[in-house]
Amino acid sequence: MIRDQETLNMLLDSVSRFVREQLVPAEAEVSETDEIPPRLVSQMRELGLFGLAIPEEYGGLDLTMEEEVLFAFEIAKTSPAFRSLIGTNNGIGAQGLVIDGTDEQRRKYLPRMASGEIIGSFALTEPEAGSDAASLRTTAVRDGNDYVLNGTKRFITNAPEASIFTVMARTDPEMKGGSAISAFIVEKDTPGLSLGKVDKKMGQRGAHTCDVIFENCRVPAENLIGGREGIGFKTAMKVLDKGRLHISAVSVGVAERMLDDALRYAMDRKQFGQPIADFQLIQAMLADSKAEIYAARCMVIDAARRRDAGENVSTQASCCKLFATEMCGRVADRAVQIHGGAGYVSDYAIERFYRDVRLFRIYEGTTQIQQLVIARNMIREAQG
Ligand code: COS
Repeated sequence: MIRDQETLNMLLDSVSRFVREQLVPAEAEVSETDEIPPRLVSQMRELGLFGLAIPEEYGGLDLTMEEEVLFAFEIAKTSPAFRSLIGTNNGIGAQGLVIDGTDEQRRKYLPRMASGEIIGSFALTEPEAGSDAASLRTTAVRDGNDYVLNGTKRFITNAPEASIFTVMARTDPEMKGGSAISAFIVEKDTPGLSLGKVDKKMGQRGAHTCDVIFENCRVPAENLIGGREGIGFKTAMKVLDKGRLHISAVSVGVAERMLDDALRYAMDRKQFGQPIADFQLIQAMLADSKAEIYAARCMVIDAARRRDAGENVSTQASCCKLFATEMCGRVADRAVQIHGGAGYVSDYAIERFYRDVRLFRIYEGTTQIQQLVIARNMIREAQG
């Protein structure tokens, strides 16, 4: 759903200009320094990018899902690290509160997240609980007016930058499965919370992940999201439904950028006396990529519209994540192939993008988890 086309166009135009004029020229620097320059972070704040998906009453722009994916198509036309910085505030780091938080919890944290004053982060994954998220072991034991958290979270995006964490922990350590899991807001400075060393990743330099460790970390009971125990796993799944759509849109945007780079290169590069773009085998790679990007774009917009209409889009979000991220991987591979030897050296952006986009098929649920969700939902529906 698009609420006001004119306002949205203004936002998309300014984001597109920001990407072209500020972010693309800074890509190499971010890759070398592993840091987004503070001046760009300030500009992101000024543009309101930290609060896109946060409700207006808490200072955000409250974009609908359709508007958000259109935004993601644009912001993704540059290094994914830029999107990653604002991604958790709009997505998994804030949506637990937006979807299931109490009014007080929302009032306390969302305005500062919307303004970009604080960064939120989502702590679900653990060393022994990745795809099998419901088996997580971090415990939260009630003690008076507090919960005492113990456990380790792994690969937590934006943890080094975060001021608050949405943490999924087991409030009934004896009970297995998702129904014993609760979600908490934990502030960075809470005694007993510490961070591991920043992970050395394959790509997405400038975006950081690390362990978040809880050792007898006392969290006030008022920080239990929604004020109820046992709903945290469902909160996490609902957050991921939305996150998966967002990552699908990002995959489309990055794929468009990579294809654009490949097309320019193919039109410029001459072999056998002519631009390689004139060769049909190169054209096949360009055309397959174009068609697949178009398919993914249409899927993402359709699923976003359905979500805006109030439909349960768990299946569609997984279909999009599965198709769009795998498509993005294929486009990255073809784009390197079109660049030839030049695609394997870091003088061209494609070498970096090839590594950056590998993550899309893994985080917020691997391709295999998306297959599992889709098929399970199909079987459930067929069983009535
Ligand atoms: N929305 C709301 N509720 C949901 C839901 C969704 N999208 N998906 C599942 N649930 C509910 C189920 O209805 C079920 O509720 P009941 O106990 O009332 O029946 C409960 O949550 C448990 O669901 P399920 O039985 O499907 O859980 P499983 O442990 O079998 O598996 C998967 C769930 C595998 C889908 C889940 O663990 C998953 O998504 N794993 C990947 C984790 C991930 O994406 N990690 C990335 C980390 S964040 S970067």
